This record gives sequence, C-alpha cells and structure tokens, in this order.
Amino acid sequence: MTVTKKLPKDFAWGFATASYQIEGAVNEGGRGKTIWDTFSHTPGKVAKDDNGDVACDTYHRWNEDVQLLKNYGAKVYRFSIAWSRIIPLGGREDPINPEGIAWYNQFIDALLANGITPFVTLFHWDLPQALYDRYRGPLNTNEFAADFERYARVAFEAFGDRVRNWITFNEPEVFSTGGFANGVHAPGRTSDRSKSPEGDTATEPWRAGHSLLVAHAHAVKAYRADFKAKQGGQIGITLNGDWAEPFDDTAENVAAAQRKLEFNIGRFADPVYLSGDYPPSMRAQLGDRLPTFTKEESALLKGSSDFYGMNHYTTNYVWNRNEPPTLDDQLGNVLKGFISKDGEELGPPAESPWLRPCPWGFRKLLNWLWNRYQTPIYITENGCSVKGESDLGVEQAVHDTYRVNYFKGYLENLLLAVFDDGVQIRGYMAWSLLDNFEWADGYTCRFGVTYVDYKTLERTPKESGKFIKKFFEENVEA
Ligand code: GBH
Repeated sequence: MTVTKKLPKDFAWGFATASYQIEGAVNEGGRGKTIWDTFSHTPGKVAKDDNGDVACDTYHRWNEDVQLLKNYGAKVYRFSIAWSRIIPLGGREDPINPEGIAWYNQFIDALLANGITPFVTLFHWDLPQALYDRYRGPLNTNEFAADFERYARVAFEAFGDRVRNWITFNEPEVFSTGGFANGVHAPGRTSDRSKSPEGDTATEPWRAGHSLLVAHAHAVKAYRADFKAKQGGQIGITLNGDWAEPFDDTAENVAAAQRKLEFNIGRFADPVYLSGDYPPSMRAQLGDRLPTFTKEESALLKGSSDFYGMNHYTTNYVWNRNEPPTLDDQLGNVLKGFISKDGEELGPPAESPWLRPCPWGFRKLLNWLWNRYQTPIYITENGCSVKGESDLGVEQAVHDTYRVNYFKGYLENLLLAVFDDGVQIRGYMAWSLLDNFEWADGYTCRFGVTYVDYKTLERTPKESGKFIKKFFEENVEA
C-alpha cells in the first residue's frame, strides 16, 4: 500500500442493516404483514424454514445496537424503515400508525444523541402484504408509484427534520429478479411452476424493476419540491453491482462483460444518472418485454439521485453465451464464473456460493461507475459471509480472519480508488452490523461484524468489527 493520505473528517463510515433482517416483533406495535412474513412462513422457501419473527430482536434491543455502533466509533448507520410499521396496509388512503412512527422516532433520536448520523432506506424488500394482495405490488406501476410516494412523504414529514440522508430503494435488481424471475425471494413469482402457481419470468421482473424506478422518481420529486429546502437533506437510490471481468480479451467477451454490467447496473443507473432510459443493449435483447418510460418519466428520472449508493460484494469472469438469449435471461446473454482462463480461482469460497473476495474488482467497478456516471459514491453495503461460521460457537466465530482479510483488501482498494484514481467516495457502510436473517439462507449464513447468539440474542463484536474501527481511526483525519 502506497497511500499515505487520509480521508476527510466528514467521511461517512459505519454499518448497515435492513428492517426485516433484524427487527423481529412482527406482530407488535401495530405493524402490518409484509410479503416476507408470508414467504418465510411458506414451507420450503427459506433454509430450515427460518423466518424473521424474532431475528435480532432489534425492536426491543435497539439501544444495544446503538451502543454497539458507538463502541465501534461509527459515524453513520444505515437502516431501513418497515413500510408496514408506518402504514400497516401500505396504501395512500390507508391509516398511519403512530406507534410505528414513535418507534423510529426514539431510535433516530438515540442515534443522534450518540453522535451517529442516520442513513435511512425506505424500501429494503418488505412490501406491505396488503399492496401485494390488492394489485400485485410493483406489477402495477401506477398504483405502486402513488402508494410509495405517499409513504415516502409520510416518512419525510415525520423524520426529515432529523434524517438528512434518504435512500428510496435497496437493490431493485435483486428485488425484481429474486421476487419475479427465479422466485427465490418474496413474493416468489416465477414461470417455474414447481415453485409458484403464478408468475412470468419473461416479463414480470422487467415490469417490477420499472415500477421501482418510476416510484423512485416520484418520491424524489416530492422530496425536492416539498421537503429539501427546509430539511436540507439529500436523497438517492442504492444499486447492487458485481464487477464483470472479461474472461479473455476477445472482442466478444469484452463486449459480453460490458453488457453484463449494463444489465446488472446500467438497467437502473442509466435511467437515473445518465440518459433517463435503459441501456440500448437491453432494448436490443428484450424488445417490448422491457417497458418504456413516458417523456415525463424520463425527464423526472434523469438526475433523480443526489449520490450513487453502491452495494458491492464480488466479481465474476464473464464470457459471451454463443446461443440466442432465452426468455428467462436476466444477465445479457452471458455466462459467468470464478475461474480465470489460466485456471486460477478468485479468492477462497465464502459461505454464500455467489461470493468470492476480489478487492481489485471493487477498484475497477468504482472506476467504471465514476467514469460512466460522474456522481459521488457512498458504498452503502460491502461485506462477506464466512464458510462454516454458523457451525462455530461464539468463542471461535469472533476470530473471523477471513472477513478481516476481506475488509482489509476492499478498504485498501477504496483508498487507491480515492487517492490514485480520483474517484469521489463520500462514505462506506459495512454489511452488516449484526449477523441477521439472510433472506432465503435464513440464519445459516452470517454477514455480521458482530456475532449474534440466536438463542440468547446476545451480541458479541467480532475481530472484523474491531478491524473496521481501527482502519477508519487510522485513515480518517482527526
Ligand atoms: C444484499 O444483497 C442485500 O441488500 C442484503 O440485504 C443482504 O443481506 C446482503 O446483500 C448479503 O447477501 O446466486 O449467482 O444468482 C446481495 C445481493 C443477491 C447478490 C443474490 C448475489 C445471487 C446471485 N445478492 N445474488 S446468483
């Protein structure tokens, strides 16, 4: 490492979580049911049939989480609001739940009292069940966008005097693919009739993603028109993205890697940060299965994010698929893997089969995003699971050397991207503050820098949490 400069004093570093993954208390405080309650209680959908009924019990143990953050020295904390705690049925004519507002109020106040700045995600996949029952949620663009805008307004109104950093949607790509293409996430729709009686993988994921974009545009318009001037905050969206390294330097594989980046990232980032429309490569492959934006929607979308919220975990080698694209393809008609043409594997396996550490891929993706979108970046998630960690007791699990090495590599490359490459990065939030409900993997897969004992719900810092504290103490100006 050659970097000797330091990140600025106001660099926004900390940790991230999401409501359904940590809160528990699903039947308390007037919370309405969500599609993840339904999905996780459907046998066979989640590993070991786990669910988020208790999770980390943050609903009751919120003060422990605040103290943990304080002990790590975190400057910021990214968490999400459960839409159905605020508006149990979700819709724009439905009643607001004061108990839900009060819960988030006390939590936000506790963060601020401890010097921690909140970054609030409005939607991290836990759609109110009532909106799914009424009109299939994001499969109905106009209804969904109108209901989301109203929910966003309620949140800005209630919390915006203290919350100055808003994220509309977390990972629309993962939500639409998991929920509407392969059915591994709620609401579990897919063309695969062995998994779901309803769904159309050829069209629904593109419609669902489209609706989230339109809803995002309307919520941002509302914030800028009616709240920003008096509240003085910023608002954006968070997108997942893996680096795509061409398998070799043949023109077709270089083009394939670029196309993969456009399907995975450009699908949401081009409309918001670049052109107000989908990448041409997507229109070419998907034709009218990909919805179109009206002129007004395009204009609203373009420039609709004050920052680039980046969730990043891994890298793939990518090569062209030499056959016509299938109707269920989500990736741009490419194949991907972890082994290079010289037979070398990207980093050692994690617990999650899709994840291999590749710090240089992070740096390449930061440069790709900066060059294409020229928008300051917050890394809103980055982290890893550790193979076999769930088989260990707390005494061993806290010695998470694999995760320490992961963060070390990625954070060194963050410094290189900032100081050697000139990428503007304003913050970094590690995923995750706590071991938590890892969606379809349930509790079998841990991403926390803090160990959670799911029997006692006790929290114990791992070495990775201490590493992050030390890293930022050393690399941020005092
Ligand atoms: C994030 O999603 C989420 O925002 C967060 O809630 C989650 O806990 C965290 O990351 C850790 O997973 O199997 O090759 O088809 C990560 C997105 C979604 C990336 C599933 C990998 C599987 C690709 N992940 N995806 S594959």
